Amino acid sequence: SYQPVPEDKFSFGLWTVGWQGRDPFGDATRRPLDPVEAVHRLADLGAYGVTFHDDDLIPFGSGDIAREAAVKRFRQALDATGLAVPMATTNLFTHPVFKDGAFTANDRDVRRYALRKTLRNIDLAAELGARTYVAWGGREGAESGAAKDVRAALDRMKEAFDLLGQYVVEQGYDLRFAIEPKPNEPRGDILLPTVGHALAFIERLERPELYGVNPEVGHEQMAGLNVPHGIAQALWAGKLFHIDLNGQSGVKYDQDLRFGAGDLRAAFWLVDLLETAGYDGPRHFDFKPPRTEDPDGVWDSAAGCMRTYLILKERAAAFRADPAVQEALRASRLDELARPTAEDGLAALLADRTAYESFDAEAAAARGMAFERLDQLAMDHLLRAR
Ligand code: 3MF
Ligand code: MG
Ligand code: MG
Ligand code: MG
Repeated sequence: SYQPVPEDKFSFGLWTVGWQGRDPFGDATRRPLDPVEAVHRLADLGAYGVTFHDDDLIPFGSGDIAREAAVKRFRQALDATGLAVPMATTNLFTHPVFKDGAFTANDRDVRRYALRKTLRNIDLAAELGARTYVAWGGREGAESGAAKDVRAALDRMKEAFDLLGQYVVEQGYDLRFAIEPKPNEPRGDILLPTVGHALAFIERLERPELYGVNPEVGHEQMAGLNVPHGIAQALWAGKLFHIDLNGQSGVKYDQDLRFGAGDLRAAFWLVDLLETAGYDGPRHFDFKPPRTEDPDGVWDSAAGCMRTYLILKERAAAFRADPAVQEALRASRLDELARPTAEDGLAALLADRTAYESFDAEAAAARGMAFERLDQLAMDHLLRAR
């Protein structure tokens, strides 16, 4: 029946269903959405969690009294619905003060302000029980060459993340960071543009175990990359701390379509991967209901994200369970890929004349891989033709 339940671990950002449809060419097409209403509507749809930027919940510049009131109302809605807050994040991109970035802004006072704004929201995240703190480098980047010394900026980025890590450890918070890569938009180029860049950066931090990635489907596709491959490498590294699911049609602006819209085949392989690789974190949707939609359309769009995920989960499971697929996987020698290349050791490899001296390269080259048959079986399952 594809009816989502909290056990499915679907979560949504307040900024997704709350997006008013403002884009670079047009004004808002929808009224603001009260976070309390968002919590109730998401719970009604079967979601498990809600996430937020500090400014989604507490408008920028609010005083302490307004801040406390906003948090109190939100907390009451969470208690009433049972919705969790698995993740929170900081808005370091909307206010003009962040026009040249936050942790890597050339202006030192802006960098110090960005850190304080983040630390303040980390306290709230911990208070609400979040286990993941996402950091998207919204405006950490440049439009021109001399404007940013990238090596110095990476030093400042490392400094910022090391300080945030120190804070979490000193406070005893059970919170890990997930860095969200994106290649461009709103800056011409953004630092840590892909999952691979972020993974390499993390290894240079003082406490690498505290940091992982929050890849977004569309962000990797904006760089022309294969999303399931990037996610698989993050899983392989033990670094898939969180994920932003949405849809994107090729290399263009950040579309943030409903999950499954755009590249459906990538979505199928992604769900197959998440459901078979032991990922147990939230299935978080970071999408934008198109500005053509009225409030009913917004909730249809949110429900569609979850419904498509559940359909793809069923289709991927049917694919894996099909004996014809299992046979096709063997014909394509996936079992052989899972076997070590030289479990007999280097000396045995060097002594093995069949590995080189008498190896028949022509015969090996003539063997077909049978991938087309395998992929058509996947297509048949995806399209429910089997
Ligand atoms: C921008 C994004 C962001 C991040 C968010 C952290 C506004 O393209 O994807 O959404 O996801 O800032 O979760
Ligand atoms: Mg996006
Ligand atoms: Mg995005
Ligand atoms: Mg995102």
